[in-house]
Amino acid sequence: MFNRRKFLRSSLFSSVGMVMANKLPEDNFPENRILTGNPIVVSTWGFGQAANAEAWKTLSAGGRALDAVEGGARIPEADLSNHSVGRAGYPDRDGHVTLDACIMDENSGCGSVMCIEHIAHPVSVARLVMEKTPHVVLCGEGALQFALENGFKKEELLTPESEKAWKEWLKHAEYKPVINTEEKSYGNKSTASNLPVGENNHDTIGIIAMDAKGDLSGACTTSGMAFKMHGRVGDSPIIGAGLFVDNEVGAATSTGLGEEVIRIVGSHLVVEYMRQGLSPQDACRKTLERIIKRNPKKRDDLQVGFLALNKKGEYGAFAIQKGFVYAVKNNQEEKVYASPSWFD
Ligand code: SD4
Repeated sequence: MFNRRKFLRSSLFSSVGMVMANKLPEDNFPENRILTGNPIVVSTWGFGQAANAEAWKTLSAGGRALDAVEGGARIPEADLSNHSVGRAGYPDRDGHVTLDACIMDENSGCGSVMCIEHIAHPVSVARLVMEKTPHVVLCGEGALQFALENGFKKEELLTPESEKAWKEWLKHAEYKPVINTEEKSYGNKSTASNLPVGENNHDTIGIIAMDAKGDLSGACTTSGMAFKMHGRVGDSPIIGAGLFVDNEVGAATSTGLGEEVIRIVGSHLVVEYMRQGLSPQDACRKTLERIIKRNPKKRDDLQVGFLALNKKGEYGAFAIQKGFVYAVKNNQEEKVYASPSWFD
């Protein structure tokens, strides 16, 4: 009998070609799952391109979105030229590199590490928290202990370059978040910061993907705000704030001033707006309204950007200030887009 399930599968096979079709499992497609058969990965900032390329190796081979986002997030974590994520991230005001990361899968499984030191790939520790413990979050010393017990190496993450930047910062020790611009994201010029030219005070990799099966996952990892207070945790490792995935609806992630994102549980709100029928871009925009309303006088120096992907494979972003960019990779395109923004 030709039922809807068979129809979905046969139309999927004809539209995406045999390479992808051969990789699809033969069973267990719930009726309510929208099968685009078209994997996609999106991530924050220009450096998201390299993360997407790594994630694509998994997605294009028919692999799981969870593996794709973890693999993708590990690229900027290891990139020594990136001072906002992982190794070589800028330290806190006391000189400690403390990292925040989380991960979430298609079953609402989630794991997070906060303020972890000496571990180069916090996103992978977050995944182990999700898979090997009954908990969601481990922080500080406990997170480090868990990582070491699970075979991670204890390493010095402060590079000479980051140490130099920190010592420069200490001369004035001005504790002030600085908004990111596209130019700074690409390392070309710096206009509004006392950081070395070409650097950001804060930006983060948030990466969300849908695999060929139609399942969503996401990851978010950061060294947080440069020269932050010791112990400060931003939105990035907080499920619902820096990242949220609902496999029936979509996924969202954030970058920017984490305190403002936490106050409105931003990524969860983006997903809820998509559940109500808004497009990913409109959901991001409407979520930012909440932050803007709270900050009528802080328009020039507040930056938050959201990036979202829905179950149909549609994506979109919105930021408060101009300058947020995001990277997209699927079967049709590999691009970096400038996000629309509330203010110019
Ligand atoms: C934070 N949102 O710690 C994170 C990282 C960041 O731009 O600053 N991103 O607040």
